[in-house]
Amino acid sequence: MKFDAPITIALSKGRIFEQSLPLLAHAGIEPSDDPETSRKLILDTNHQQVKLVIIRATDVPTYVQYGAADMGIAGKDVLMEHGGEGLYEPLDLQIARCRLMTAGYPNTGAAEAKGRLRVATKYVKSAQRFFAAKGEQVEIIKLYGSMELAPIVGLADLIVDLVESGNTLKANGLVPIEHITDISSRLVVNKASWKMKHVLVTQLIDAFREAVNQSTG
Ligand code: PRT
Ligand code: MG
Repeated sequence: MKFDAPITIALSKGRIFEQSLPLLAHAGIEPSDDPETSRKLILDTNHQQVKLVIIRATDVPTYVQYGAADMGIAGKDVLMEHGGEGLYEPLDLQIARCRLMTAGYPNTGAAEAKGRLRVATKYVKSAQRFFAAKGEQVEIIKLYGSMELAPIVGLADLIVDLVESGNTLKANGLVPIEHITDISSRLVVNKASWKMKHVLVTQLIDAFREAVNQSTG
């Protein structure tokens, strides 16, 4: 029997790593180290042909696009900003779920009342697309984190951010306003790896799909 070359899977530590563990286990993959305590960026696994690389969530599509990793696990929010170039997205893993929403102070004025609204976000492309589809002219301000602060300090009227429990918004006196889209993490595959390592890639996708179907019943 002929084996494909080994495969590297890129993922971020934190919620995506934790929620990926059962899916990896179903595919017979157990990491040799815990990225929360280990400083290693490349983790071996008990699977002879699989390694994990632990990187920032926003870097996962880039690694996979350029073939630095064969596969990756990334939030749809991150993939929408990246644009998906050079990637296949064969599977919704249904993990790390949340919603992309607009939020602000209660009674944030309509655009007509205030002129052009200012919107602070890390999700510039998604925000642009959302407001353009509504025919609303807004000024987008790119931030890299702590979006909730922007309305408080008068930097923006609205934010576009991920909401899970709503506790972060609430703790800062903000409310969710409009639902933009549901978010979950997706399996992405480099296009060349898909062809060149087809046997192993297909085996892993099938195992992940089975695990997702089992857990979502
Ligand atoms: O944290 P870091 O700067 O290293 O990177 P990251 O924020 O990109 O990574 P991480 O691990 O925090 O998020 C990885 C992915 O998890 C995201 O790309 C999303 O697809 C997904 N995800 C799911 C979330 C959340 N839920 C979530 N609640 N990512 C972030 N949050 C944040 C949100 O931005 C807000 O600050 O949690 C806060 C809201 O949570 P609630 O429960 O208070 O509403
Ligand atoms: Mg985070």
